[in-house]
Amino acid sequence: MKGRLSMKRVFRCVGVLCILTAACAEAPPSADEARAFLDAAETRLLDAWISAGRASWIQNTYITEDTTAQAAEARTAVIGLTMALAADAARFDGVDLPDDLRRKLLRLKTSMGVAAPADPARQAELSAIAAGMEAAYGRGAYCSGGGGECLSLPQLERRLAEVRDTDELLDLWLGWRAVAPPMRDSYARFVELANIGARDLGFADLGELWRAGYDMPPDAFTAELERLWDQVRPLYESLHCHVRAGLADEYGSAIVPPDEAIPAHLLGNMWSQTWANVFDLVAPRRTDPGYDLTDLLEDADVGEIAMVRYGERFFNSLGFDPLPDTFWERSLFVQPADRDVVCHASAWNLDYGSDVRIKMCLEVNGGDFVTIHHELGHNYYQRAYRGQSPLYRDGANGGFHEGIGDTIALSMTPEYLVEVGLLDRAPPADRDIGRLLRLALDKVAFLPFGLLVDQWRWRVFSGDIPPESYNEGWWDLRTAYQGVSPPAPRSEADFDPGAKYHIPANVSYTRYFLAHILQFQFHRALCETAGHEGPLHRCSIFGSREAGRRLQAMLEPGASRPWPDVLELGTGRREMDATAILDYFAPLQAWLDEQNAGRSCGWEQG
Ligand code: X8Z
Ligand code: ZN
Repeated sequence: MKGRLSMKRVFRCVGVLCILTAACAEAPPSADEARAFLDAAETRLLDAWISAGRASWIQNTYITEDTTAQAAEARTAVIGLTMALAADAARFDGVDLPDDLRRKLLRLKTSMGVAAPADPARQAELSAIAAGMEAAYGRGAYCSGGGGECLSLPQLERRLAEVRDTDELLDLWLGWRAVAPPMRDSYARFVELANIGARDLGFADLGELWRAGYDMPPDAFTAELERLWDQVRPLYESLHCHVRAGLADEYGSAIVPPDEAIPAHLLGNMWSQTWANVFDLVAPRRTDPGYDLTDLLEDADVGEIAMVRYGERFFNSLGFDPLPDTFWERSLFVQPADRDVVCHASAWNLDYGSDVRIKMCLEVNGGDFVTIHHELGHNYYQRAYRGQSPLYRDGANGGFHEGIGDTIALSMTPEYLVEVGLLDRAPPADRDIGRLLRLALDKVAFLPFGLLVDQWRWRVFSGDIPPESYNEGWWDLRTAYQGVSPPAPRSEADFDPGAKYHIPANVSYTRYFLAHILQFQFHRALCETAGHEGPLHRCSIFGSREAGRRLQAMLEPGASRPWPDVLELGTGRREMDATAILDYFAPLQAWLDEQNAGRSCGWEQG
């Protein structure tokens, strides 16, 4: 479409005739016109984003038919405006423009993470589907037995983390997945509509639109992901091998067969995406890290809001301003008892300025303590780039946005916990393997999941995985990348991808894979700046103003420059690079190699 529009313009003005005809009045627009167009577009978009953000906040924190309808309406307004502006902007295709304007024109097209057909009725249909799927997921619950007692997702997750009885685990695992099949047809229609919109914008499909947000040709980006995955795969496979052996000891080889993928309900997480909840099953006694963060929080009687204060204090120590009063007044920190909310944690910037908030169903445990830092990372990023023009108020790429808070959380070393009064004494260095193992169960275990969610979606968007193979395609990827298997027969009556928030909510997922690589790169660079010497897993940048300044320099540009420029500001390097995560876990890799000696590792990739 892009090419066709620019060709038309060229043909119209070829030759002497052009000087004499009315077409001359339509001579190619100038860069000044493009600038004026974009200034006006940004003003209108900002208004629409703010309205839609408010409606979405209300819906997310109070799910009803009415709030869902209003959120859909506001979303339709953004979609309608963006698609109209993008169509109008096609007149600048083929015009020689400064990089900044060209960049903004591309961002205009990719800003929504979705696209829609030009027809307003179909735009409204797409918005209603999107808001409806988000509401259905948020309201989801598993009501087992006849007692009428229902478990919300946070309750199901908590049980799944603690229970070791395989029948109950399977029941919980299957119970949550019942939320998804009703969304299956809606999702297929959503894909159909969004693809039409993406094609109207000049992309092959919605997946290509997503990949266009990475400052490189979409195919080159795909290759970049494979390169990074190849770097970390040996570490993942070592961890997988060790964890499978531990689970086989616990449950027996009839349930966890050697040489095969691990049944997905045994890994302590609803999506088997992080495995720290089975730490006790896979850690030999001598690898006890010496403390457990959940216990420390409970012992110190740290409540939910106090957990957030720890996060704020960390950012303060780097030189960032305290959070505004409105953050404390307007955020949703805990699950309300009286209404449905979307519990999946998120960070918001309601006015694209200082009105930052988080929405979480916080519980006092180590996992949520890390998630708080994750969410605050988003909020501090949003504040840092608020001076940019609206189309640049975003991360350098999605991975940056997701990686900032996690970078801070990597600094929660035992010494840090002592400094803030949560731990009496740091355990001796020979306990580090336990800490590294527990962290790897989150960070390394996550990598293939972080990658495969969009591998599935990109194939769905391209038609490679059609609706009649949604579930099969999902499990093929789960098995190939993660080495996990469905614990019960699955069919196309199921819709297991839909039981993961980011599918019904249409949030791209590659950002998390990248964040898990980038956060170690950021950590390594900031530790250098803070003057740290010694192993990376012993570094905390808490209190380092120098590290804070470097971080601020990386956050401030937002999306105004290509991410390699921004990465260079933060780390001195222009490439994403997995050597930092490998360095960080090098002692663990050596330990895993010892543990796995004599074991047969790997699984049938399908
Ligand atoms: O969705 C999130 C954050 C909000 S942006 C809590 N994460 C992914 C997930 O939960 O699946 C963080 C890590 C991966
Ligand atoms: Zn996030």
